[in-house]
Amino acid sequence: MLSKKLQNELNAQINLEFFSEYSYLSMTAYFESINLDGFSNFFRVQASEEHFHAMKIFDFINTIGGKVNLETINKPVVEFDSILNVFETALAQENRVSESINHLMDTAIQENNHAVISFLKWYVDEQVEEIDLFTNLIAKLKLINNDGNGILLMNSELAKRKAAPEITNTSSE
Ligand code: OFO
Repeated sequence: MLSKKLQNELNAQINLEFFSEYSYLSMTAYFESINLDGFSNFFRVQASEEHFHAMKIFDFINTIGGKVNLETINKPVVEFDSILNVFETALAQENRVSESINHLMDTAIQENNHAVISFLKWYVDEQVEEIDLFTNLIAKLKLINNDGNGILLMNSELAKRKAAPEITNTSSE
């Protein structure tokens, strides 16, 4: 059972996760445009994870008898000054998502809704991982300091990233 308030907040979270997907696709396009296919692969995989995050909430709302309401997805940033600027934009996005998840968790706790609290724990852990991931990549980029060999090495590393097995393009099942 979902209160109107929790249902609205869960729906807003679906929108934010789709916005993340859109943002990471924009970053994918940026790296495609400068021919860094490993970086582009990294963000393409990241976008597919965000799709999975959105659909996981979509399915959860339906499972507990709520109603999904899809809203307009905002336009993402499409111009970037540098590789570092892309990753800093991504980290800012992840911080925003973490705040939103924490706020949702606060609401679920206030309402004593154990099903939602249990469901959201996965997202709390996921956000810790995502912020750690982007923080580490930003530290690496700062060390590389625009050195061409360093960028190419990182490009090869990021080319190896694959979507987690549970992720498909169409569903969270
Ligand atoms: Fe959905 O974790 Fe990133 O935004």
